[in-house]
Amino acid sequence: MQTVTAPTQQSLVTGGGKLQTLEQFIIERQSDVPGSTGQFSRLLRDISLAAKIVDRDVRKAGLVDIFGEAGGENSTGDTQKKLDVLAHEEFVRALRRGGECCLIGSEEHAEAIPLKTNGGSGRYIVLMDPLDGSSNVDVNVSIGTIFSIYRLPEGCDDPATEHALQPGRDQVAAGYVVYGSSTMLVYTTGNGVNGFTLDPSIGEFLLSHPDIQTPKSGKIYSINEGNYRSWEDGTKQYIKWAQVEDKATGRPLAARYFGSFVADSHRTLLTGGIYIYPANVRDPRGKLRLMYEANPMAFIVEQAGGRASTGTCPILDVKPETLHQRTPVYIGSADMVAMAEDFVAGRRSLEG
Ligand code: AFP
Repeated sequence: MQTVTAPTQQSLVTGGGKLQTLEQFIIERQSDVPGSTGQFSRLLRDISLAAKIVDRDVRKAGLVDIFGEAGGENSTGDTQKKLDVLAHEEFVRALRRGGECCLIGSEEHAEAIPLKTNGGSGRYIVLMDPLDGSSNVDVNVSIGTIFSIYRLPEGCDDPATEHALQPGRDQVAAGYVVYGSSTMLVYTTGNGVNGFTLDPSIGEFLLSHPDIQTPKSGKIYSINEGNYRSWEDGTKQYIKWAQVEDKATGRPLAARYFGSFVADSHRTLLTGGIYIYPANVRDPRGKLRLMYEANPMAFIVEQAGGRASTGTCPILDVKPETLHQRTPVYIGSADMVAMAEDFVAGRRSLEG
């Protein structure tokens, strides 16, 4: 029998290299930008602190009474789970205390929340889904937090919802935290994508996935196929095409779907593939929210060399109208998303 050597603790996280915490990484990157004041670095620190608190809550969820429904609905009519509410409160508290954020838009709150920050100097807007995929909470499937960061427009001293309605291309940074078999924080500031794994023994996010690149193509499609009958024809044909056996193009593709956008996107980002939540008869704009689900993920995926589309145009170019608006999403490996767009536009069909 072949003997397998167990990896050392250090090589698990760093590949044998030097350990770098998220905080050290942020400070190092800050000094690359001449004249930066440290506000943005402190904002990221506040977000990572809230993520650690939510992680702690998620890990305890089976032991204390935070499974189950909170008894209300969120801004988009979904049933709120207790952990949804808790995560929202933890992020708001951390951002309020930190003082760098002046306005929060959350899936769990109808209007954006202006913050009276310490001395009123905070100039950043944070839009977030504090706990994405929460219908998976009670059955122990990976869930996540997604965030998107913008600057308050120059000259504006009274932040309100309308100031949050900026196109995805104007994001200063975006990221997500996946609470899975390990907890990871992945973010971009428009200069590549880096991933950090939480080491629970020291309570620090450590750089584990530097400069993430998403493969140009992959072997997995991810979509809720139960909705098949309500999709428009192009998406139906693309999925049928993905199922056809063809050695030359690596088909049939495999299907994987958690029903947790962060978890499905994280897999797609690392291994390649395509995630789709299309328009359907019930939701003509799809289900996912533009401002705090699709835009941040699109920014990350584009930065990693992938592609993010509504099916007809880049997600990042959509002009926002409301805080909670929905958008169809086709996201992942560049070649696969381009192919799906061809099907949606009718440039390709099952026949050729
Ligand atoms: P919940 O937060 O209500 O679980 O919604 C999750 C979500 O917004 C996204 O994370 C999933 O990809 C998508 O909905 C799943 O939706 P379906 O259940 O319609 O497939």
